[in-house]
Amino acid sequence: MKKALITGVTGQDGSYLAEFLLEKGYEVHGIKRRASSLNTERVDHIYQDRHETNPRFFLHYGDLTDSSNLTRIIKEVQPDEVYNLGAQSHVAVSFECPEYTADVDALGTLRLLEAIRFLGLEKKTKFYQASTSELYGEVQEIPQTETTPFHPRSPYAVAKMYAYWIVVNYRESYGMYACNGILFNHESPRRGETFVTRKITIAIANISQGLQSCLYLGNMDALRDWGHAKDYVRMQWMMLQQDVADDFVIATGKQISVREFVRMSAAEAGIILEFSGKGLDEVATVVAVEGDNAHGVNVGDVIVKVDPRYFRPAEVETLLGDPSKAKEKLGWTPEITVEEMCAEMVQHDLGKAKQHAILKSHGYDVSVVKE
Ligand code: NDP
Ligand code: GDR
Repeated sequence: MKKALITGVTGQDGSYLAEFLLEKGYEVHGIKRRASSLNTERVDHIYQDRHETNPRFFLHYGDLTDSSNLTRIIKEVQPDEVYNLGAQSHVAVSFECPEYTADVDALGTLRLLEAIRFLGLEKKTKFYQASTSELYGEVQEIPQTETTPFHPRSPYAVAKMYAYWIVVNYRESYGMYACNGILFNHESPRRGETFVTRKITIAIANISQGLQSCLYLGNMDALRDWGHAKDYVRMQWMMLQQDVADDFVIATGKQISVREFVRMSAAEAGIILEFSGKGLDEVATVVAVEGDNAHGVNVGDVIVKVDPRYFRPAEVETLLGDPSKAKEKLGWTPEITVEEMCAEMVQHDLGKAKQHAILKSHGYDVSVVKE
């Protein structure tokens, strides 16, 4: 039975990857952080009590800032594959916490590679690094491929750039099987609530049920190549099943703006929007309400506004990936479109909003995410 170790197992990708590997018959070990409140919600459904017969899913306390902890876990587990998905993954937050982001995202990757080498596992353990389209930043070429030059635009992207090159370096220096997956944005109903897609789908669901009046966003012109996390974790595994380690762009090859994602999400909930105004004065107004989902809004309501608090000191305006290499060499193509993904996310969040609305109508206090 193959053994995999996943850092960031409690995150969006980690949870889908753990499910995927368990289905493939792996023994899966994940690293979770100690937190004052529970942070395992995304993997609770696959958690196995150690007293069950033949458990195959194990969680270990750990942190990417703690070398001895990482070395001990790798020594105990002796993994065939390590997936380094753990990170301070929020670009805007990285401007607030640049040093911590560098410690976790850049040095954390080095600590894992060094632990593998120190333990003499460099010929046994394959290594996957969660690299990112943020490396392209100020884009030099459209669409972006594996050979497009990097120009990172945030402390997050700069940290991930170190991680990218240290992976290449350990591959070249020590013959390690180590790969970078240069993944473009990917989302799902498990996406963190402060990334823009999920912030939008939660807000639209809440607004449709009368739980929230307005969604405040930053740069709505930003263009992203959005795919579904389920498609992307399949590719993470495929990258480690080759004869020779290599780096791959994972993307859909299609981009839309944040504004278009708002329009699409609202339409899924039965709210037809018209955008007007420019820059800080841009708003979205309800021009029609369809079906019986959106009883919380009326024609004429302004439900989206711009808040400059969400602008970034340096922005990545446009990202569009060319996944030809992944298609040709690995036979990978994404199966879920951005429209299908958006619909899934809105329907998921509508379900939750409806539950909240029922509780509220019975006098219970419900808090809703607005950031
Ligand atoms: P999430 O933010 O959902 O998950 C990040 C995970 O990392 C969580 O499990 C988190 O733990 C864990 N983590 C954070 N800090 C530490 C630390 N100091 N030590 C150990 N673990 C830590 O990210 P995604 O699942 O969306 O992304 C997975 C990876 O892929 C990340 O590295 C991200 O940067 C990268 N990436 C993501 C893309 C995307 O569009 N989703 C695109 C390209 C790259 P906790 O749950 O306790 O917070
Ligand atoms: P990104 O994702 O920065 O691309 O990083 P995010 O969803 O945060 O932003 C996408 C774009 O939307 C614009 N935007 C807003 N973003 C947020 N979060 N909140 C807002 O209110 C808002 N308004 C507009 C942003 O400015 C940006 O242009 C994600 C993360 O998962 C990274 O870890 C990963 O590496 C990259 O995707 C690829």
